[in-house]
Parts: sequence; structure tokens; C-alpha cells
Amino acid sequence: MSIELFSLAGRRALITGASQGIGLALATGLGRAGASLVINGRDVAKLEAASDGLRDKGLDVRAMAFDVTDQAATQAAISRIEVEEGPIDILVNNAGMQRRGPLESFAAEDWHAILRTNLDSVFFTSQAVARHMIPRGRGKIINIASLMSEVARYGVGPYTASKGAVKNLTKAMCTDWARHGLQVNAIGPGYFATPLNKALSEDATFDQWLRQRTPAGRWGKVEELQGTAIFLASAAADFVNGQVIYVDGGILATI
Ligand code: GCO
Ligand code: CA
Repeated sequence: MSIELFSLAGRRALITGASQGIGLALATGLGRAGASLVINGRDVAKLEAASDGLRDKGLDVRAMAFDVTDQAATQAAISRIEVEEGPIDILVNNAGMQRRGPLESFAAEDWHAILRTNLDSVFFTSQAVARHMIPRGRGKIINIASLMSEVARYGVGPYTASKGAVKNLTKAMCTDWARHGLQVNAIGPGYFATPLNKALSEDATFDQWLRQRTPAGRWGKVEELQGTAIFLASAAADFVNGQVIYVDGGILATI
């Protein structure tokens, strides 16, 4: 089997929420596999810094700041990318946020913020990109789910609900769009030391719990998500559809 199967040469990938953390790691991995990159974020300064870092690695990258929770802005940005850069072959819906607190006191505006960022954005961005992919008869959409697509943890109910929805939206997109030659899958990260989890990784009690609860006995490194993203973005996964691949050190496999 040729390694070409995993090559992304000649392909363009759009990654949302790519200024830092998992999104930036995924952009780096897809770029190293040969993809031209368009990275998205809301904060222009952070996005430019991330672009510079990727360019320093010799990668082809365009920064495109837009708010993925704003459907009109997202549709306009996707059209601009398709005209100015070329076809989007791979979409990684990574933008996401976390707010923690028990459900009985969780504010509605926080609930809506999480659902907008973690779920609405996946629908808005995927719909806008799919409208260009469908006439081409091909495209790869990779949603970033979570181990919280399967299980809950105290105090992250709204996030858990949003990531459970991302899992089933992945299956729904597969069902509607596989006939058009699109493959839609998800990656479910376990615990990774990223800015989203700073409060956790710096908490000695949580850190000890996590290491004992995870069969691998450690936090994941964001680079360890790159191989799964390259696989799902490549021809090697042309008949993989509607799946969630968990990259979690075994945490979901064990009680
Ligand atoms: C938490 C964490 C988790 C993980 C994420 C992993 O508070 O438990 O934020 O939600 O970071 O789900 O994919
Ligand atoms: Ca370019």
C-alpha cells in the first residue's frame, strides 16, 4: 500500500478555531501532510501569530477571521475562500468553548453561548462548505467531538449536551451528504492539556484523578490528534462515514 494514500497534496483544508490548542495542532498536521491551509479564528492578532508560526514551518497558510456563530458572516467567508484561494476540500469544525458549573445554577446566556459556539457553528460552517462540495462530488468534513459525546462529568452539562449533539449531527451529515461523495466523521479527544483545560491541568487534584482514570496514565499531547485527522482527511478514509474516532488514552474503554 502506497503512503500516497495518506497524502493531502493538492488539497485545501479550512480549520476553525485554529489560533491555538487542538485547532492549531490539527492545522499543522494537515499542512505537514501536504494540504494548503486556511485557518480561522475570531481574534485577528492571535490568528496572525498562528499563521506566522505555520509559515515559519514552511506551510502554505491563509488566515481568515470570522465568527463561526454568525451564519451570514460564515457564508460570506466561505464564498471568499472559494473565490480567492480555491476549493475547500477538507473542513475541520474545531471551534469550541467550555464553561463549567452545575446545571441548577447555570445561566441561560452561558448555555446559549456554548450551544452557539460548539453546535450552531458546525451546522453553519458545514452547510456553507457542503454547498460547494456537493457539486464537486467530493469533500471531507471532520467535526471535533469529545469524550463528552459519550459520557458526562460533574459541572460540564451544557458542554456535554453540545458534544453529544455534534456526534449525532456527524451521523446526520453522513446520511444526507454521503450520496454526494462527501465523507463526514468526527474525532473525540480525551483529556489534552490545552488553553481550554488550563484550569484543570493546573489543578493538582484533577491532574491526579485524570492520570488514575486514564489507562494511559497521562494527558494527551495535541500532536497525538494529527494522525487521526490526516487519516480522516485522506483517500485512506474514502469509505469511512459517520464515525467518531476517540483519541483518549483508553479512558472511554474502562470504568
Ligand atoms: C472538562 C473538560 C472536558 C474536555 C473535553 C475533551 O471540563 O471535563 O473541558 O470537557 O476538555 O471534553 O474533549
Ligand atoms: Ca494561498
